[in-house]
Amino acid sequence: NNKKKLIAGNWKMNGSLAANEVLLKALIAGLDDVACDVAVAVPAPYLAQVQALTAGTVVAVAAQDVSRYESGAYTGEVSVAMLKDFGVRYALVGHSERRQYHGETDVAVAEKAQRALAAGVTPIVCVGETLQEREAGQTEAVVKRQLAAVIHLNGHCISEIVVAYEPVWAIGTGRTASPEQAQAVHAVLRAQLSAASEHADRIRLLYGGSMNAGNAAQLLAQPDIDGGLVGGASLKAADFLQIIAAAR
Ligand code: G2H
Repeated sequence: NNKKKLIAGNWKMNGSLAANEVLLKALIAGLDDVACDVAVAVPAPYLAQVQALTAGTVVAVAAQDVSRYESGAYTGEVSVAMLKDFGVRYALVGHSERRQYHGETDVAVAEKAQRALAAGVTPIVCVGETLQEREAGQTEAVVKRQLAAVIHLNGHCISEIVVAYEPVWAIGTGRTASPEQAQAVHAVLRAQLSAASEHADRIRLLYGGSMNAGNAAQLLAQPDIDGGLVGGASLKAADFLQIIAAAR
């Protein structure tokens, strides 16, 4: 696996002007001989600040969500054109917290990915099963259904997406999928992508769910794990730097 890996931090609903500055300055100061792509997905109000602080560095700006609509009467939504105004390169779509707490359907997620792709913003499409689904033996069916919606709507553009596998039971819980568990699902996703696109081997498949400085290297050593989507550990510069250093 010689793809350049991607390590994306997901700050979720955390941060402040003061805290972001401290975090980013420590992160940028600690970056050395970086072998992977690096991004931080930040709350929308801080996009301008983060764009300014990361300018001229290897750290790319990501959004945590994007509207499925182009513009207009959608109170509270942020359009992909607005994201582009702030230099955004990636947008998470369909994070499990959006699916769980904001009722995002597979179709809505696919439309968001389409919106992002059309504007040249790389969607990081998140898929993953709940604990109940895993225990019922439905893991494969669930992630395939979630990814199929995106493949169906986005057709040949599919090779431009990034996919993040995030088992819901491992998110923010301190429980991590074992490298073997994660690899098994990544192999399923890779096969599904390969059937849809002849360029599937260049699609990066990230693992997310309590990835940290201690477990990153083993996860990233798996043949179909091409990076990480890192929540809690991306809020500590030292930890995030160790994960970045493990991605080579
Ligand atoms: C999963 C992940 C980042 P954490 O949501 O998206 O968060 O690493 O805190 O489990």
